[in-house]
Amino acid sequence: MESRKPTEVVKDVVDAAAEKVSHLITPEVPGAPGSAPPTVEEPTTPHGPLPPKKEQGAPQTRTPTGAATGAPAVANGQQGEFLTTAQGARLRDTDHSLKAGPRGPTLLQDHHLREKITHFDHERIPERVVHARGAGAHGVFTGYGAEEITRAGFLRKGKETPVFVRFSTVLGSRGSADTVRDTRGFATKFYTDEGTFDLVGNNMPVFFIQDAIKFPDIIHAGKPHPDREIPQAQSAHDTFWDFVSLHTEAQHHTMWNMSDRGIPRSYRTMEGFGVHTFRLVDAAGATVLAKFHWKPKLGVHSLDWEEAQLLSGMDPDFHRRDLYDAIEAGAYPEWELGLQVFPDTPEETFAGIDLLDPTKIVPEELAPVQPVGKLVLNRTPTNFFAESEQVAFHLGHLVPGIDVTNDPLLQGRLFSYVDTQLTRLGGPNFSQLPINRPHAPVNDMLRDGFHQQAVHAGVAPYRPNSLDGGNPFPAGDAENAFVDVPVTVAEAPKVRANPASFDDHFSQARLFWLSMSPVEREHIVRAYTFELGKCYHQAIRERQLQCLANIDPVLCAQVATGLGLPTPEPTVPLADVAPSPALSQLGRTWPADGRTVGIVVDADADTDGVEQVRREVSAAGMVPLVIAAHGGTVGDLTVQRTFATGRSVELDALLLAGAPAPAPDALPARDAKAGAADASVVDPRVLLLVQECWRHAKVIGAWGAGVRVLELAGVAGAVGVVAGDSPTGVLADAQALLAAHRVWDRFPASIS
Ligand code: HDE
Repeated sequence: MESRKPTEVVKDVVDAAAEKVSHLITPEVPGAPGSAPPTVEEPTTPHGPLPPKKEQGAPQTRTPTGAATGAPAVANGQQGEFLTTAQGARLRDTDHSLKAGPRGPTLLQDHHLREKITHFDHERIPERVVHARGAGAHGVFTGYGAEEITRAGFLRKGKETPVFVRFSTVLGSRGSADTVRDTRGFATKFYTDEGTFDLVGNNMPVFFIQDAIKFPDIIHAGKPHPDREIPQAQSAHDTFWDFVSLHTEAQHHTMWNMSDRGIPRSYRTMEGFGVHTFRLVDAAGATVLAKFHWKPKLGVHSLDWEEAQLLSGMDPDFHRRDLYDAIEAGAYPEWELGLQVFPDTPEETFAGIDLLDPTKIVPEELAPVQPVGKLVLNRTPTNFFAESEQVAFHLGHLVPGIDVTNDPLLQGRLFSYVDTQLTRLGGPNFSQLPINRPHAPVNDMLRDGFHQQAVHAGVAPYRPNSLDGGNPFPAGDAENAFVDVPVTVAEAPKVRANPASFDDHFSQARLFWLSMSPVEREHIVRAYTFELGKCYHQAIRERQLQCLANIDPVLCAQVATGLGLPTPEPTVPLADVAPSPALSQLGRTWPADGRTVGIVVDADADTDGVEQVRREVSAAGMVPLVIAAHGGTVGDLTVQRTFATGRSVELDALLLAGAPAPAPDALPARDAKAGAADASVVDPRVLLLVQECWRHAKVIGAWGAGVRVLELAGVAGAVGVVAGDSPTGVLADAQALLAAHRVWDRFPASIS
């Protein structure tokens, strides 16, 4: 009999299962779990595991030492039709433990019970000490060509490299909400054929501290208080402000946190930054200093603070869901990788800015960001634990052409990221987990250890050797060996000290403030006032106000007013800095891919018009959500959200195709939202939708009877509210407004 590879058998099983259910796979909106709709009855005819959802990716199947196996990714998943033990023995029952008679006791010999419970008892691993809450996705990076700057092969023109990106918050635990005010992690693993390169960055270009030795201090201050373990996942508390107001080098990063950058609308609308300065080396050995930037195709865009707060309750998984839904809907998130490049001079400064100080940026107006490649995220994980949780990033995962600098923050990170995996992933072999396996041949001399998965051959894991024929051999330039750039280390006394240039803690916080548009400044004032208002101790508020006085008198006075405190005078001269318009999120237009458009319908709505709008919204790469009084269908339209399950915060724009009368469940007793407004004419939850969209400066449109809702809500004819007879005409106007992200001039700013 012809023998078949196990992978072929798996494929047959998967294909057969896929065929069986393919006619059923018609998800209306992204997010439906499972690759096939379930039947009402429990399925009983044995068949193999269902295929993954079409948008799901998984780590390429590689051996622990980096060789391609050719096996499909599902070969790493569960196999066969039948329930088995971990050793593959088929089982007939998993619902009853083995007992001495139906009334017990349970027998110690029940190996299946013990295996099942023991494994369950050990399902958890320690969460990351920082960045515990995160979500990852697979994608591809395509280089534009950067040979004149670096020899790194993945940046060569047209070169495609698989990547895995994990986004995260910093402070919260694994189960905390996505939309809290915090810095976001933006960590990218490039599986290059020259070894794995990890770019472990944030969505803010500066950091709280200049030296790694302070990292436990800032994190202890930001994490929940050690006595009551509150508050979770936020900086609005005394220990955080206690630390940053005393340790004033944190003030620049804090300003970014208090700006809209601290509450991104989506991972897809975040910039990313490598933060540190790196040293790049080309094929001839010439070096430059450089900073990495990720620029989102959709522009930088943030939540409104009230939206962020509502979302923490309504949908704590908002960013994760948004990322995965966008990929499922085909609105693939995209960024360009860019470099700011500086001459590699002995001073390591540019335009007077110390490039080793991670609390400083170099304004883009002084050093433009040069695009060197494009990142597209096009696959969601198949298994969150195996991918997002087990992925292990490390700043020291470098490739030839990219080297580190002496930035004292970076230097400490080079130690931390391997160290932390030893506890988190249970030993030194974390690089052999499927998501961490390199796509380049691995021939290290590391051996054994917990969870070793390689089967190393030979007898001589040492060098020099003759017993293994001398293998492995050192590579040279011709074989593309990693380049440790031979930078001269200055002769200097051993000290615990910073360079004098690190002493300026306020000038760039001021630069950021001065670069903001009036509405962004309002938001910054609001954030400081909120956060300091949540502190219990006046001394801490006063101390932080003093820091604000050293940044800008208007900012300080506005926050002081909100806190009911006097405005202090600056204790340092205010820096004379030129604003950097590139720091503002406003003033440009961007594609609306992946944006969510809610369409309210009622039984009288013109369903043909709504269907046309729905199709056009989808065709424009956005996600339409039909919202109605009840689930199921309205006319021919399938309903995705009801007035009870929908809320404005998941929408970017709201269109009204009807004026639904109060539905039977519009009772405050059944839906608290219904208590919010006069329910006499229109369902009060529809009025709440309109009012919230109004408050959050969102685009609102209406046609037909929908126009009456605008009138009842008191927003008809107002800025950013479009009405007309033609559904597609209204959509076109709404789309034009969406390009600016929000209706920014709805609420004129009080600060100029
Ligand atoms: Fe991290 N950081 N970090 N960090 N960091 C970790 O590594 C650390 C810093 C960043 O999605 C940990 O695997 C030290 C700056 C991201 O898995 C840990 C210092 C930047 C992620 C660690 C810093 C970052 C981490 C926790 C001060 C932006 C999440 C778990 C020198 C440039 C990666 C882990 C992921 C994770 C240490 C500062 C970004 C403990 C000691 C600056 C995006 O090793």
